[in-house]
Amino acid sequence: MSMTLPSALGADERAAILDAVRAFAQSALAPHALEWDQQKHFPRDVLEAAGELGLGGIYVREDVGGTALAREDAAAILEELAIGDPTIAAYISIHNMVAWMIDAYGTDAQRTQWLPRLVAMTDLGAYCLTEPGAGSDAAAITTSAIADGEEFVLTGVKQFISGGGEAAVYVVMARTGEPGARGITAFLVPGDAAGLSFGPNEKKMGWNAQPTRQVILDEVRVPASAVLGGVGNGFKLAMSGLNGGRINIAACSLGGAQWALDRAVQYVQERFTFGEPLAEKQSVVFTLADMATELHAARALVRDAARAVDEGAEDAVMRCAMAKRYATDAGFRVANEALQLHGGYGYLQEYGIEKVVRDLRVHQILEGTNEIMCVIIGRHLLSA
Ligand code: FAD
Ligand code: 2MC
Repeated sequence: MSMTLPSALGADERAAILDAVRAFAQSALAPHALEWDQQKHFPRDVLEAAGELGLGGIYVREDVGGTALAREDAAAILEELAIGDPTIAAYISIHNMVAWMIDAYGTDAQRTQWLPRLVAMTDLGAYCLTEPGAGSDAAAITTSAIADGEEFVLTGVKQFISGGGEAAVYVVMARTGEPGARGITAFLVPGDAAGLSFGPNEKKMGWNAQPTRQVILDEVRVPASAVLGGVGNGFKLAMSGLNGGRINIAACSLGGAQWALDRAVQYVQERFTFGEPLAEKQSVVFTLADMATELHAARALVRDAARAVDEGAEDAVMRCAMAKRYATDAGFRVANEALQLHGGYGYLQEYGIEKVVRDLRVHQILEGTNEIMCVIIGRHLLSA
């Protein structure tokens, strides 16, 4: 793969891009986030508008329309989007992971077939690793891909697939060989392939504005040219996509939590108890100070992990895991504290805080649970 590593933007250019993303998040996402959550509405039109802004292929190369930014810039962009709506930002994050995998590992034909429309977000992508019997232990997947002449026949069930039923292309990890990580291959499966079907949209605690469905493969035939990155390389491809995915989901936690913290800072100055604003209570101010400090530390870890991926650092996998674990835990805690500081009003839907708490909770579970992040960090420490 010959890719030049992107360098982080200069300060002016970065500020201009972030201003444009902020304006988009505040005008196109924030005003609708509560309604989309309540109505479980997946706003395809708004995603296309995000595509027009260059957010469908943030770190995809420019020859197919990508924006070719560094991971550090991508993380800052996703944080801004998540201030507007963590759920939509998180879907954009997954879509970008898929687009990057095709850009990084795809053949010229695969890149030209899929990327222009993915980058524009007229087509959406989905990432299919998890199965009902294999979540954290991803190398245990059993979806089979059996070679049949010039084709592969895929059979199995993928669980919890974000964008399931909406995507035009599914990156499906399936077993072509021996048990374990080395027997896995990634395939690009078109959304209209015969034999592909979808479960109902799962009823979830949060992330309601994006669909989560089972993806069911019943003898789905794809040509050998649908193999992404070579037979037997699927597990490593899937993991290398997730390194960036973990940074991005962490960035989404930062954005959601920052929004909740900002609301809390405002609220404690307006809300009177015992004859004075809550902000006069030292314990309240200390709580805010801890929230802000934790978020600042989390942001520093996310930037560090993004730089590690940009630079191809030897310990990038561990630094991504550290950032994902710390920032998604911190993000949930901060949002939950913001809810507590709002008292009973924090529990009402109209204030929006409870939605952010619900949305951020799942970031501690998906893209590798935070326990699995500790497994990764621990393995790195013990093998050093
Ligand atoms: P399990 O692996 O069964 O884990 C159960 C518990 O055991 C967890 O607390 C876990 O941390 C703990 N545990 C497991 N192993 C260990 C260990 N070795 N040491 C210590 N503790 C351990 N997947 C996709 O492929 N694509 C998607 O688009 C996608 N989107 C998702 C969207 C949503 C809303 C959700 C909820 C999930 C999504 N997932 C997706 C799946 C997600 O990645 C998995 O749920 C996650 O990896 C955990 O797998 P599991 O649910 O099977 O839990
Ligand atoms: N980046 C690059 N390569 C990696 C990697 C990573 N993050 N993690 C593992 N590998 C390589 C590893 O180096 C090894 O290569 P080699 O054979 O050359 O030695 C190979 O992959 C196998 O790795 P392991 O031996 O570590 O595999 P193991 O089965 O022991 O477990 C574990 C790996 C637990 C880290 C992995 O299964 C995992 O990350 N589980 C969590 C699953 C997950 O994150 N799911 C998210 C689904 S997507 C989602 O939730 C969305 C919302 C989109």
